[in-house]
Amino acid sequence: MFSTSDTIVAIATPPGRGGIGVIRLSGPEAHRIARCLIAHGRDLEPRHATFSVVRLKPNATHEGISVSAFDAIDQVVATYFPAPASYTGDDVVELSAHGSPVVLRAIVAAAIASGARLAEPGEFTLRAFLNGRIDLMQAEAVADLIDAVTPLQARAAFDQLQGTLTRTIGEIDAALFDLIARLEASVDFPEEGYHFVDPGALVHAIDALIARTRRLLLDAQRGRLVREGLQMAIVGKPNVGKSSVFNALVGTSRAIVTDVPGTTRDLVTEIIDLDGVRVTLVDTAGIRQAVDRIEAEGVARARQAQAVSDLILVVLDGAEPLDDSDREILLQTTECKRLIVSNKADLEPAWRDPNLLRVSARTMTGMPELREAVVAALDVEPLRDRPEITNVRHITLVQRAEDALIRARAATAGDEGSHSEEFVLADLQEARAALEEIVGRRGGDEVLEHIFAKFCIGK
Ligand SMILES: Nc1nc2c(ncn2[C@@H]2O[C@H](COP(=O)(O)OP(=O)(O)OP(=O)(O)O)[C@@H](O)[C@H]2O)c(=O)[nH]1
Ligand SMILES: [Mg+2]
Repeated sequence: MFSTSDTIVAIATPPGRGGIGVIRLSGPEAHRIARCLIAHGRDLEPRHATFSVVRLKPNATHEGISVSAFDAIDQVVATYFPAPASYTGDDVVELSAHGSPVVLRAIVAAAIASGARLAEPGEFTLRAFLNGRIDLMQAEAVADLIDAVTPLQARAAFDQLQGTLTRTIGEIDAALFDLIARLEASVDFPEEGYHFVDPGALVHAIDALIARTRRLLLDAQRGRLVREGLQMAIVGKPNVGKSSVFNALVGTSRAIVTDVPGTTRDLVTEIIDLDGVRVTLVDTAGIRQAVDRIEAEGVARARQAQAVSDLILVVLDGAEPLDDSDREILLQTTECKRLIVSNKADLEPAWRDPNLLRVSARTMTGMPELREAVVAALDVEPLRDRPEITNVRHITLVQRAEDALIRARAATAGDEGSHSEEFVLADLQEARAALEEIVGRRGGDEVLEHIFAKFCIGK
């Protein structure tokens, strides 16, 4: 996975049809292979858009053969980015063809026939990292930016791509480095009777560092919320209109709706943007004594989804009297953070409860109020500012650094004389190791494999 000496190729645009489809080549042979693929008779000029035609005789050389002898398949615009000023830091050629999966696959196959290798998921970004174009945090930000569902998520990821978190971590790291260097000098030359760091200043410096990691960690909870979002499960007995409410919130007929109780049997999920927050909505099977094994499994999954959700939306049928199934579900969810709605408000009510929100998934009455109530219940008000740190991997490592700093602080109070300096030093070095792992200067290949496996091909 970590070879960078060969040339890789992949379709960089999403699967499916579109106006344009981009193929990216990266590696020492990128320019040669691109020239094999296109009819352009000269070297590509760096960073210039070159209009040409793709030919499907990749192994033939163009000398002596007229362009028309090739089997032209599409028009392309080729752009050559010589190393090191490219996305990956290698030579890169991007071919923008028409977004036809057939054409794009044929071009990739031709590139492979000319000596390229199909890229692994995330391999372009991995190369950018290995070539020092970006650090690990920025590589992760690329994936987050692409996966963002809400504008706030996208902005937080973009900040990280621009290096805001890299700078913050870098400043803490630099202060730590300085402190460690001075402490090492005092430990190494004790006979000089000279303290490179006086104990008061040492405590002060460590406190300042703890204050900085603290500030980051305070931001982390909001950050995780922005990156990972929240989950809301819609539960209720069969036929009350859970799938209809789900579809109304999503804005499309995603889940099947019928008048047959027990329609929904599996979990149906969809991600929506609620006031900037990524919310995963889960439609579930109606909870009742199941009539068959499939439904029983559906009910079990509904209960699991209920257990792991941040908020439960209990749907009742306002046009039918409440029965034991409804009461059972209300009882089961009393301990949960929940919202209760009475659906089918367009029909004659069979009961009334002024405390409950009345909605109709059919006429959309009360749906804007329901959205507002969900936002309020999820308590997402403070999410408008973009958080600096969002990724659990980074948060865990900052926490590890802070724990080490707190131990270092405690060690300064030790009365072992010069030994205490060695303890402090060990803890400070551990804090530094954690910070270096965040940016990817330290940490094994497993970390990289784990991170890049989550990317898609062509990224
Ligand atoms: N009049 C009226 N009918 C509704 C409303 N919402 C849903 N229905 C109807 O109620 C029936 C059941 O709707 P679903 O959304 O499938 O109900 P469900 O709770 O998902 O049902 P299960 O998946 O079987 O548990 C369908 O015939 C819907 O058209 C509403 O607001 N008003
Ligand atoms: Mg349903």
